[in-house]
Amino acid sequence: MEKRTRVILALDVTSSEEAMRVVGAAADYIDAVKTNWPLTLAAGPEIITQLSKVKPVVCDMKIADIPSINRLIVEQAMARGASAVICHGFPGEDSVKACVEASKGSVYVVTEMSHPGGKQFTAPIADRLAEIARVAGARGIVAPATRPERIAALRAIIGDLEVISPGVGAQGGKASDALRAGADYVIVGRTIYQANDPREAARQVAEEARTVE
Ligand code: OMP
Repeated sequence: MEKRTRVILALDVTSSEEAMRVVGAAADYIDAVKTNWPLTLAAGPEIITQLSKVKPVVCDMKIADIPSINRLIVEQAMARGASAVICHGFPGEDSVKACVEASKGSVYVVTEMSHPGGKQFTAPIADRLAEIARVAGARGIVAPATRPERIAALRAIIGDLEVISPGVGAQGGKASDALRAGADYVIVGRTIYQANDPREAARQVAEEARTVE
């Protein structure tokens, strides 16, 4: 995916019509689309293929199983046109490696989660999760825009792997803070797809992102 606007649209809408409407409106101001369970369950996995014709798709199933099952999930996502997948790191290095192999390296590993509960279990082990991402050969990590100081700390562990960062807008984080702390991309959902004018909302996030080197 080309690093242009540095915005990834989290498309957590629940119909294919709405998904295609929002992505069409925001297309000029996003680099990729992230699909999660709500849209996949509502619209069926073929929505991944449909969206992949418009923008690269990061398929976020937050994969967290044993290696053989992780491999099967990733193969299905890639076969439908996903450019990358998101997995959890807590099932262990072998489970992450299975995702890395099946996606040819296009995996982001969740570290510290962005919501308040993310502090409970993910924060204390986030550094180790980032280390697993690095050792397993992942493309990058997911790190919280709600705690930019944690992006900077995790960035120090992973070197030049990519950081994609959710928690902007509806969860209280600021795109420019996350990017300044070391994120490569921000992930933005409700702020764009719930806006009266998703194109304008996406434009504003992209404009803010542009202010950061
Ligand atoms: P908004 O809060 O509506 O912008 O959506 C955030 C998106 O990022 C959702 O699709 C979440 O599943 C995802 N996300 C988080 O919010 N926090 C995390 O720690 C990790 C993710 C993720 O892996 O994408």
